Amino acid sequence: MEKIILVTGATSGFGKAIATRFAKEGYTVCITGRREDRLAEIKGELEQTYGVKVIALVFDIRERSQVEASINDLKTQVPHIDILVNNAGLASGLSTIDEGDIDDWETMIDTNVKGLLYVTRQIAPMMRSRAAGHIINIGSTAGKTVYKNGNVYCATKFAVDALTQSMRIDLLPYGIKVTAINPGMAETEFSTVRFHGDEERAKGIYAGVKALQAEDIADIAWYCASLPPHVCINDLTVTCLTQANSFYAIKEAERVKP
Ligand code: NDP
Ligand code: 8X3
Repeated sequence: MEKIILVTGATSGFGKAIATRFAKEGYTVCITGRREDRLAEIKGELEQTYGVKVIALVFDIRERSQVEASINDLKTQVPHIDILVNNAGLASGLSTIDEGDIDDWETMIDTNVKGLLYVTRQIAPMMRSRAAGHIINIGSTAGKTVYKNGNVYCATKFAVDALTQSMRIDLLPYGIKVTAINPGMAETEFSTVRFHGDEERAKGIYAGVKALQAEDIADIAWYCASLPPHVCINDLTVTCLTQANSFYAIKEAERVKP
């Protein structure tokens, strides 16, 4: 039977890598994002390289009506969804609570929490009706331990953690797996977005470290999804070798070499 995955936020970073990994495994891949040109490019690449079907959905995940319309359209194109990866998200700004930009806060809450809920509310009933499926939520080490200036971003990822646990309970009777993958620092467009397009400042975050790469997270997502039917990874936290948690990390040069 055709295997189908829906990956939100697939125009870059983890989402693009996960879509690519599952295309390589023969999945029909549904990809989403706001950047239509990138979605078209990725669709072309994956279809040509792996010979799979790719469906691109352009919507802003913060807009409930857009999410509902796009997923209603998707339902006319695919018979079911095996895997939903709730990946679309961002950090916007890095300020103390007394100086934070309220627009940044709203963007993070609307994207990381409300957007994830809008998509899940559409897809979970599809999975329930087949009593099968797997939801993979991309959380963060920031959803496990807070760090200075992380305030609202951390709060959204703590919310993802709570929602992951809740979904697993609510969907338990239907045999639907729910997994959280919580990465630490990873080299994607994340920091450029966090610093509102300041690429130099973003580069500084990854200077002197071998951060996680998007493909690392894609491999982990594939591992979680390819386990036997009775096995569900509930919660997985992964960092690069030089990071212990949200706020404790060293540079590669500080590591004692064997
Ligand atoms: P990227 O910036 O590379 O990718 C983010 C993706 O989210 C893009 O495809 C973007 O698409 C999509 N997205 C953002 N806002 C919206 C929106 N309003 N509507 C639709 N899509 C949106 O970052 P990452 O790959 O690193 O981030 C992916 C997830 O991983 C996020 O949830 C992030 O919080 C989390 N994460 C990242 C870590 C890191 O250090 N990189 C570590 C831990 C977790 P588009 O702009 O085209 O809409
Ligand atoms: C992204 C990782 O440490 O920048 O979720 O918050 S961090």
